[in-house]
Order: sequence, then C-alpha cells, then structure tokens
Amino acid sequence: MPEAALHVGSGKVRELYALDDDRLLLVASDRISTFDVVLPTEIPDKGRVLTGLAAFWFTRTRAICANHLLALRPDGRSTECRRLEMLPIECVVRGYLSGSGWKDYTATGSVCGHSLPAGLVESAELPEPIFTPATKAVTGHDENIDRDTAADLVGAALFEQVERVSIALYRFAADHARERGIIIADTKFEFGLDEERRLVLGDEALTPDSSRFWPADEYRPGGAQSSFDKQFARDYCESLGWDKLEPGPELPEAVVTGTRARYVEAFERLAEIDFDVYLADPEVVLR
Ligand code: Q0N
Repeated sequence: MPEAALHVGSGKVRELYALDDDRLLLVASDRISTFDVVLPTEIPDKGRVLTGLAAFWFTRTRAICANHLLALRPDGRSTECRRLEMLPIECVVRGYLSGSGWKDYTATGSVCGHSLPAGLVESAELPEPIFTPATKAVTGHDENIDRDTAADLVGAALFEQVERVSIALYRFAADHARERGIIIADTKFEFGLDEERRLVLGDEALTPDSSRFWPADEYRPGGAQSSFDKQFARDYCESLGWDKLEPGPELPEAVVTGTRARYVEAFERLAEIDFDVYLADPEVVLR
C-alpha cells in the first residue's frame, strides 16, 4: 500500500491511487474472479504477471498509440501512470464470436451495428476484427452500444480514431500471440486524453483479465472455448455446484498452483522472458 497516496478508485482486482496532480499508481492484486465473483483465495503473483504483460505490450505498441505508463515499480505489480481524462466508453475489439458478441449475434445477426455473415458458430473467427464499444452500466455490467451512440458520447472524429487504433492494437497483439499458441479472442481497451487532448491508451491492456485468451491447440469452433488462464478455477467451481453468487468458494492448493502456472505460462510465451527474470528486475519488459 503506497504511503501518502489517496485512493481514487478500485476495480474488482486492482486499485488506483493518486501520487500527485499528474500521476496515478495502478496496483494489481493477486485476486481472481470467476463468473464475475472475486474468490476468497488469491493466485500468488497473478498481479505481477498482468502488470508485466501490460507493460510488455505498452512498450511494443508505442508506435501504434501513446500510453499512460510512466514507470514500473520494483514490486512488479505497481505502475506509475499519467493521469488522463478517460473516455466514457470501453473500447472492445472482437476477432472471434464469444460472450455478449455471440449472444447478440444469435439474437439479431449483428453485434454493435456490425452485420455479420449468416451461419457463424459460437467461437467462430470473424472475417475481420470488429470494434464493439460498451458503456459501464450502473449494474457494473458492461452494456454493448451501437456505433452512433458511441460516436455521440466521444464525438465523431475521436470515435473514428479510437476504432482505428483499437483494431490496430488488437491485430498487432493477436498476431503476436497466435504465433505463440495463444488466441486473443477479444480485448477491451480504455483510452483517455492527455493535457494536449491527444489520445492515450490507459488502464491495463492485452492481459488475460482484459481479454479472452484461448489455448490455440484446443481451439474447436462450435461451442465455448476453455480459458487459457481461468479454466482450472472455473472447472473446480462448476464441480461444486456453486450458485455463482457471493461469496465464492475457496480454491484448493492444486487449483491455485495450476492456475498460477497458466498465468506464468501466458507471460513467458508472450513476452519470451522467464518470469523469474521479471521478478528479479521488472524493467526487463520495458526494453
Ligand atoms: C482511470 N479507470 C477505470 C484501474 C482501472 N491513467 C488514468 N488517468 C485517469 N483515470 C484513470 C486512468 C487509468 N487507467 C481508469 N478509472 C480511472 C478503471 N480502473 C479501475 C481500478 O483499477
């Protein structure tokens, strides 16, 4: 916990503190959620894996879009960030048909105003990645919105820019990951504007918490896919017959160990850096 820093916000598994007028500290915990519920058992180093992976992507995507990362702290789970004026939309890109995208497609044949070919199956790869913005609904659940609604929220010019940049970021990361055996089915970006009103990528990007990661060698379109990172925890929770309401169940040691290994494996495959090397010197991901 940072000293002399005001807590300015929290997500389910991350905390945000003000360092000064211009800078925030984003701290990723080891908490894990399944079926939208945070479990009482932590996954050791999960926050470090996600922080390291986001910093890796921020470093490699700088030519596509500026980002808020200023510094990575020696604990490997905290990043100093530029304070931005955040846009009021969640910038989701989908390369595959899953989750609410699949649900909307089965109901209407389109997703956020993108009319898609008929006959697509669950988890099908889309002909092209699509930009499917959402808003944070009062319920805490994201709500898909159409292109006109999103353009009304941020302005037409900025909408065009976030759509183009989001798709470019997704293509870059999805291609990189696919070559290393991981399908990034979809991902969510959060952007803001700096003091010069330039577009800046914020939050945590291209991690398994902000994306759906699937093991490529198990990919079978026509149904739900297994999660690269959370499948052990999901399977265990399902085996209990838990009602998916608070509180979630404690995870046994074997599930914790297996889940930690999957997060570390995702980091090592994508960053091509030993996780122990990251722990010894987190700044390795910035080079
Ligand atoms: C901010 N959120 C959304 C972190 C993410 N660079 C920034 N400047 C100003 N505000 C924000 C950022 C960032 N990132 C982003 N809230 C404020 C969600 N939070 C939830 C808590 O963890």
